[in-house]
Amino acid sequence: MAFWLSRSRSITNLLEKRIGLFKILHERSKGSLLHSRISGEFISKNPHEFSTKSAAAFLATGQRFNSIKTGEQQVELASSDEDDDENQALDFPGGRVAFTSQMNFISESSGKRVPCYRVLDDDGYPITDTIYEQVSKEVAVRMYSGMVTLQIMDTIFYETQRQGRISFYLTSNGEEAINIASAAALSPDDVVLPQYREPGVLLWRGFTLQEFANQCFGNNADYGKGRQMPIHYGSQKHNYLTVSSPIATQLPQAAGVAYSLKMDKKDACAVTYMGDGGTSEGDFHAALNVAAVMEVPVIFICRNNGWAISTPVTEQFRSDGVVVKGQAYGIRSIRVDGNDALAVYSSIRMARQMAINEQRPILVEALTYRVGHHSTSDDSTKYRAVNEIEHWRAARNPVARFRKWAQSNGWWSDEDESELRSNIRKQLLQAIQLADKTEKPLLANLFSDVYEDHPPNLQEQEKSLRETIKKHPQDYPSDVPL
Ligand SMILES: Cc1ncc(C[n+]2csc(CCOP(=O)(O)OP(=O)(O)O)c2C)c(N)n1
Ligand SMILES: [Mg+2]
Repeated sequence: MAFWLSRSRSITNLLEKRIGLFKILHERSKGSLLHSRISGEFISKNPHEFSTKSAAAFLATGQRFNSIKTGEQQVELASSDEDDDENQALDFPGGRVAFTSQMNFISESSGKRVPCYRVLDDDGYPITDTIYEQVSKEVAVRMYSGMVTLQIMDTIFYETQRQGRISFYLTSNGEEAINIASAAALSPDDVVLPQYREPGVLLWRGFTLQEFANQCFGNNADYGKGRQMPIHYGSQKHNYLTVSSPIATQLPQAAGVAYSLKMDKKDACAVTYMGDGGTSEGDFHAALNVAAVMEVPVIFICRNNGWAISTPVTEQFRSDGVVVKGQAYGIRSIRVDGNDALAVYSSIRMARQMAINEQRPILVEALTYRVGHHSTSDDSTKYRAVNEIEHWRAARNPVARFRKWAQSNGWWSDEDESELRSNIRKQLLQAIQLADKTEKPLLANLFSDVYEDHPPNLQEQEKSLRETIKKHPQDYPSDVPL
């Protein structure tokens, strides 16, 4: 601590001397980073680290701030390194850069992996001294019920696909905590742009089992008019943009949504989800960069579940996962245990406050595991060990962990469990029966809603499709009214 305090003072003096930055920061917020470090609340050897404690103090002011020009701050702070020649610096856009006589390449790795924030241990006991957001009994029971509902949906819809009644399905097994706990930490006004393994967010917002079933069956009551594959849910009422198959397209869109929220001075942020595979797309990098530069309120939540279909993360990147990529773009970031609902809840709550109050993007990397196959079109035992799957299913199960915690608080019992499971099962089976019986949308819907008047090429396609169906009726579903 002594080391840190003395070093902070010399950095502060340097800043005061050079650009008066300390004064600006000090006046801007009583709880600002630098202030809390100097007052000794926050102890770290890394001058750029940001603790939840200092964040909480910062957020308590509840203000909106203009750009704090993080880039300039960091460049100035870096110039105090012993090897640097303080009198020799390059004035460069973004801040002064110190010269050095040392030919040092920045290491490709910090040598130590970024640690993972958690609240509960694997047995559901809170870890001593962990800082987290308290959850009331009512919210905890709702969160647990949501996770169980998601499990039941996954089991029954998966079976429904196996019976040939729907064409496709994709489970969230193992990722129930990220789904439900992140949703619980948001406000309904926050705009969600999902990848596809986040139906729990929509469930939390009140999308009914009937609405899920209608989409999977692509019937007349499906908001997408049966045009999309199952699991491509979306609901304007719930501020949840429709899932789109090409991965990562939602990420730059989220930066754009966040920019519009910023322009309208809304008390809301955009929240977008992606898998580890999504971060290998160019769209991920474009999105992070534009979000950082435009200083927009968006939370990027990466579900790092170890696999992008059959590609393991070790074949996707050489960096320490995804979290470290945030800093490269100037984005505050955290790594959390995605199988710990309380850690996910707390970090997303904090991320949301920082995103909105400071008008900045935040990156959250949640470590988890895809316990199920990628989808009904995949058999994951062909490319990964069964005991690896079993380990995550049994020892690191996020639903069981949260239940142990709720039960130890006296908020949940075995009777509650069986009552909930049988109720949800019954409701879902009824919803599926009704969705199955509901008529399919008219074939003409395939061509509507893009142009007000059909252009000639669409008219031609529709005519050709109708002729083909007439010629080969056995190859087309008989329940789609022509
Ligand atoms: C642009 C694009 N490329 C490839 C695909 C095929 N694809 C579908 S899902 C997927 C893997 C995505 O993995 P990840 O983002 O980690 O999500 P997870 O399935 O693990 O939740 C791929 C490659 C696609 N849908 N879109
Ligand atoms: Mg993945």
